[in-house]
Amino acid sequence: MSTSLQERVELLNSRFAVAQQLRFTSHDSGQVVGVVSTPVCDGEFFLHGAHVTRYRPRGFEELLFVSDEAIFRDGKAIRGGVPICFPWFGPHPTDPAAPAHGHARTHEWELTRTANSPAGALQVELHAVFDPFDVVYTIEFGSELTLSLKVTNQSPTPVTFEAALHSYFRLKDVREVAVSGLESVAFLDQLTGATEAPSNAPIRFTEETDRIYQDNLDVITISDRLANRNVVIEKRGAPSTIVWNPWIAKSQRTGDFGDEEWTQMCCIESASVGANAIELATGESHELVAKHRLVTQTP
Ligand code: TA6
Repeated sequence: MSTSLQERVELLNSRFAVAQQLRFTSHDSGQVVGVVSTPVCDGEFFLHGAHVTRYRPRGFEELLFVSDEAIFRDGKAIRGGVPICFPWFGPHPTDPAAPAHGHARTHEWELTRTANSPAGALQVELHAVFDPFDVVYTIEFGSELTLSLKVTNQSPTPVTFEAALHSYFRLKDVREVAVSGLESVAFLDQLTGATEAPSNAPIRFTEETDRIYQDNLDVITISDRLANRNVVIEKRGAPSTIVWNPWIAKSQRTGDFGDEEWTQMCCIESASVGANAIELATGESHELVAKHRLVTQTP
């Protein structure tokens, strides 16, 4: 470990470590990682991208998927976990040179607070400024994984942004999974550009799937039958939901994603995008919250 990295890790531990719950160390890539181990869960996050990469509640296997081929370096988003898409989603609306999904997921965020919540969960607060936005991201490692993105407009004029918590969930086999909670919601198929009628049935993955559902705040459940567990997602301030699996061809075209990894994951993203982009008046704030928990299917 380089001296400067060692000094950075030591300073973070002196200021923000939480006894028997959180310590900082260096990842092989030279990035700083927070390692969480509490009575109710284990977890991990990087200051790079304020990126949660692991969350495992006691009694369960890992919730999140991270590619074995993920690249950990400045300027590159980690493939998996929960990337933060902000202040736009997908390609930049006007600048083709701008990074897909915005700057937040490749930014080095500042750690500002670590503490236990009144309920005993470990709270980690990170801060960044993406002018004109001031952003506070709070990660709560408890019996649930709760993520909050609070965006404030610091400019003298109204501004609009998009945001998505692009959560990658680990699955036994995506082909044996059903996603409920969006049955009655029309969606934009990002692969065809067509708006499709509600499916009136749980989502099942049989091909590359890339859909934006709007105006939904219902609880979303991923039934992972082979893992005998459900992933339950509750949202606040996130009226959009993106559902994605790259399937075979896109996996083969994605350099930091294994050719066969598409079977082990899907993304259900809590978001405010497109028609549900958020406009903030001067000084106004918006909070996007996503809560994730695991439930055993057969008690
Ligand atoms: O959320 C779905 C999506 O927009 C897909 O179109 C796909 O591009 C995915 O995000 C991953 O994007 P990334 O820039 O991380 O490769």
